[in-house]
Amino acid sequence: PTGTILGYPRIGRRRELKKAVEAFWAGKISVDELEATAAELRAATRERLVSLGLGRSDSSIPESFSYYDQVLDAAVTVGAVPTRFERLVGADGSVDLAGYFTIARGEGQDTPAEMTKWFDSNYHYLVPEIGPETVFRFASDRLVREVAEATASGYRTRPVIVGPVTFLLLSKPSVGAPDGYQPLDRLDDLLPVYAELLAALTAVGAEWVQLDEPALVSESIDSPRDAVLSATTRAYEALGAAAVRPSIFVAAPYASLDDALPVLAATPVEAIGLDLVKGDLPSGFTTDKVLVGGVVDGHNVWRGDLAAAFSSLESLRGLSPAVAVSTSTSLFHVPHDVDDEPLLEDWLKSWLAFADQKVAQVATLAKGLTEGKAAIQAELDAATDALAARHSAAGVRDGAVRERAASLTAADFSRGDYAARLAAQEEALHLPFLPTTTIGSFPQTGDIRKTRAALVRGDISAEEYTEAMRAEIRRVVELQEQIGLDVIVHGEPERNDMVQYFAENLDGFAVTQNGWVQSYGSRCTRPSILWGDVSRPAPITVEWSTYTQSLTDKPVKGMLTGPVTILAWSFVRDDQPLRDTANQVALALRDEIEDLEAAGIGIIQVDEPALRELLPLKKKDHEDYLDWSVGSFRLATAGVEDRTQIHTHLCYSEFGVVIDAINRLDADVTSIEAARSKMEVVPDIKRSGFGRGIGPGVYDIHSPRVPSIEEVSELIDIALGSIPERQVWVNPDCGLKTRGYDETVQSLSNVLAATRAAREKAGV
Ligand code: THG
Ligand code: ZN
Repeated sequence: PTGTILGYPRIGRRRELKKAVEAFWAGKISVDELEATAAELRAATRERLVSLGLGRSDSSIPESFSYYDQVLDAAVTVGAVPTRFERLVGADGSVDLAGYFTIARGEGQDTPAEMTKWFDSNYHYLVPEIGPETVFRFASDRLVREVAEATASGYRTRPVIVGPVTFLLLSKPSVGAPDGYQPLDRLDDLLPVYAELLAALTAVGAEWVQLDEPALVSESIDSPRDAVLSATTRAYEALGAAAVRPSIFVAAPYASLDDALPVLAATPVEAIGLDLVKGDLPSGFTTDKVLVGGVVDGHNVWRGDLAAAFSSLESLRGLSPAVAVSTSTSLFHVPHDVDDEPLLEDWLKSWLAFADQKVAQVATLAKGLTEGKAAIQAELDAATDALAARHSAAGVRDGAVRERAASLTAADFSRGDYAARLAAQEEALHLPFLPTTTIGSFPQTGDIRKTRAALVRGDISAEEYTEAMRAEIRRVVELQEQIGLDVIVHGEPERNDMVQYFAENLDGFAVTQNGWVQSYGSRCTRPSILWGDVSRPAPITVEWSTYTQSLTDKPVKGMLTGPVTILAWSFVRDDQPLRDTANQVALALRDEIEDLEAAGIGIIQVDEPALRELLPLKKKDHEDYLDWSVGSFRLATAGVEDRTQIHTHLCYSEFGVVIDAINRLDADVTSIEAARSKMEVVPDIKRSGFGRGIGPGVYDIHSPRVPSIEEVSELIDIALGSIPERQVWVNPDCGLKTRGYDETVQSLSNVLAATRAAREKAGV
C-alpha cells in the first residue's frame, strides 16, 4: 500500500465499546452480545476507512481493535498471564474474555496488572509481568480471528500487534524473579511464539503484519541501549527467517529511531515506519526497505501543513526507492470525526483534523506519491490556505497576552526565601503537627452528574445549579469538620474534569461534545483544544472558595490545575513552543491565585499530576523540558505573599525520575501518591534532600478497600522515620472523586485516628 494509518480509535464514535464493555461487567449483556457489538464496530471501521480512501484489499487497513489494551492483548496472545491469575487460564493457555478483564481490573485480593503511561501520551497500558517461570505459548488467536473476519467480508487487512522487543521492554519482572533478572532475557523463548502467530495470520490471508516497536525510540527504557539494539537484531533476524509469514512492517512511533534505524534496516523486515512529526528525517542513511513516512500527526488534532508533509515524503524518496505515507502514531490518541462536532465554530473546524480527516489526508498524500504532486495540488493549497487563515485569525495572537509574556523577568519566577515563608505561614495558619488534608475532590455522586447534565440541557437555571453545588459543598465541609481534617477543601462538585473545567473558563480554548479519547480500558476523556493565546476573562474558582471559607473557621484550600497538566491533557497548538503556551496558561492561573489570596484564601493547591508525562523520550530534550515546565509552575505561583501556602499534588509517576524537578517547583507542600507502593518513594525523598512540606499518601484511593488504622499508622511511621517530622503531612494518595461516600468517610476517619495516635506518640 502507498497510504496507511498505524491504528484507528477503537472506542467507537459514540463510545459504543465503552458502553458495551461496562454493560458486560455489570452483567447486563452476555459475552455474545459484547462480541457482536465489537464485531459491528470493527466492520464499521473497515467500511469507513475504505470510504475515506484506504484500499480495501491492499493491506492498508490496520486491524487494530482492542477490548481494553493492546499490551494486555499481546500478553494474552503469548500466554503471559500473571501467576496470581493462573486460575483463569485454560488447558490450552488461553483466557476467555471475562478472564481478560479480570487481569485488567483485579478480583478480590488479586490486584490488577499495574497501569502506567504509554510513552509521552495520556494513554495508560497494563504492565505485563514476566519471570523466569513464564511459559510463552501461542495462547490466543483473537487477532487471527479478526483477520479471518475481515477476509470473510471481502477485505485484506493488516493485523497490528505490539512487537516482541517493546513487549518485553515494557514488562516488569514477576514477583520473586531473581535480582538482576530482566524480562528481555526471555526474548529467545518469546520469538517462536511470535513466529507461530505470523504463520497463523498468513493462513487466514494476511499479507502484511504491523509490529509496533515504540520502545526503540525511547531513552526512558531501563535496559542499556546496546541490549535494546542487539535484541532488535535478534528479534527481526528470527522473525524474518520464519518459513511462513506475512511481510513485516515495524512501526516506531513517538520519536526518531536514531541508531535503531540502521539496525532494523539490516534485518530481513520489509518496511519501517518513521515518525516524521516528532522525529527527524534520517540523514546519511539509505535502504531498499519500504520507508513509511509518518507525516500526518496522529497525536494531535491539527489539519497541519499538508504541503510540508508531502515535501517530507519527497525527501524520504532520497533514502529509499519505496516510500509510503502514514500517520506518525496510531490515531487512537485523537477523536473520531470533526464533522461530529455541531457546536464547534466553522472557522475552528477548518483548522482541525480528527481521525477521519487524517485518514483522508493520508489518502491524498498517497495519491500524490503515485500520481505526482500536481494531482493533489488543490488539496495541498486548501490546507495551506486554512493554515494561513489560522495564523492571522482573531484570538490566535492577542497583543496584551504577548506583551505581558515578553516583559517577564527572573523575579516573576521566584518566591522569597523558604524559611521566611514558613515562619509567615505558621503564624497565619496555626496548623498542628502532622497536618491533615485531602487532595481536593470528594465523591462525584450520580446526583451531582445529573444536576450538571440538567444544566447543560437547560432544564435548570444557573442559579439552581449553583445552589445545588453549594448544598454539596456544605455537606462536604461538615463532613470534613466531623472527621477532624485540618485543611478543608470544597470537594470540586462543580468540575466535570480537572482540565476541561479550566478550559471552559479560559479564552483560547475550545471544548468538544463527542471528542472522546481512550485514557485506559473503558475510561475516556475529552481533551480540550488549546487553539489561541490564553487569558482569563474573569475569576473562575474564587466564589466557590470564598463561599466554602464562609462555612468554616479552618483554612480552606483553593484548588487549581497547573499549567503543565492543562497542556498535557489538552490538544495544544503546534504553532509555537510549548514553553510560550505554558507561560500564557501560567499567567492566567497567576491572576486566579492572586485573586484567591486577596479574597482571603490562605492555602492554594496547584496540581501537576502530568509533570512526568510530558518528559521527552530523548534525554537531550530533558533539560529544556524541565526548565519550561518547572518555570511555568513557578510563574503561576510566585505572585503570592510569604504567608500564602502553595501546595501541589502529583500522581501517576515514578517519582525517582522527577524528584529534583518536584523540588524545583518550590511549592511549600507537595502531596504525592505513595500508599499503593507502601511508601516506596520515601527513600527517594530522603536522598533528594527535599526540604519543604511533603504528604506521601497514606490511603490508596484507587481501590474501594478501607485501610485499617494500623495500616495507616504503619505508613505514617515509615514517613516519619525518613523525613524530618515537621515536614510531614498526612493525606490520601489522590482525589476522592471516583470513590463512594461510605468508604471515603470510613477511610478518612481511620486516617485521622492514625494521625491522632502518631501525634500522641510524639507527645504533641
Ligand atoms: N482528566 C484528564 N486526563 C486524565 C485524568 C483526568 N488523565 C490521567 C488520568 N486522569 C486518567 N484517568 C481517568 C480516570 C477516570 C476517567 C478518565 C480518565 C473517567 N472518565 C469518564 C468515563 O470514561 O466514563 C468520563 C468523564 C466525564 O464524564 O467527563 O472516569 O482526570 N483530562
Ligand atoms: Zn492524584
